[in-house]
Amino acid sequence: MFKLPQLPYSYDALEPYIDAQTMEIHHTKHHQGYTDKLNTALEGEEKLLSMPVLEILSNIDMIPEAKKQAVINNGGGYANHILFWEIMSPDPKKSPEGKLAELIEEEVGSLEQFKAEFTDTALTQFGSGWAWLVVNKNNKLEIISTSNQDSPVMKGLVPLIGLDVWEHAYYLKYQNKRADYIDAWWNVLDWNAVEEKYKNV
Ligand code: MN3
Repeated sequence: MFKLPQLPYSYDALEPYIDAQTMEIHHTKHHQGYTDKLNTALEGEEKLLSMPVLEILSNIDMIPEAKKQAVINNGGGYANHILFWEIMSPDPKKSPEGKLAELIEEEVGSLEQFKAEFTDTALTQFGSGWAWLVVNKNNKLEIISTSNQDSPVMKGLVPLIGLDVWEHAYYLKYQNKRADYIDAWWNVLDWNAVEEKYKNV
């Protein structure tokens, strides 16, 4: 069975950028909901229920057709939110160092350019979805968006950063102003956590 992980910080820890009420509902209702529905979708599939979720998403074609979309939606939702909580911090490292910093400079130009491109991708994702920084199969960085809860892992991409741009992630505090939410979110993105993900690629 899949379990909702604890947040590594309290619900009010990311104030004023992300408010406590949004964090609590996001974690205890939305993320819990994906967790429960993933378990329901895989009921009776003991082998799948004991596999890491990223392994399931990487091999999504092994899921029986009747259950596949439910696993894409809820397995994606389960995994995406785990990454989202991990890469935010009340005491974030403000910019990348080392190999990841070099790669961003080499491939994107500068950290400022990266932020501008990522922000644009997050802003222009139509409807519910995510913006991502991923490493592709050729070990290059890519900034992409996905719809709904589709995980980049399904396409063989390794996510380093994921930004939730579903309205449930920001509507209470920012209403329809997704741009303000994204601007605020950069203040809680922890480059230390992102570097750790890059080390494991
Ligand atoms: Mn969400």
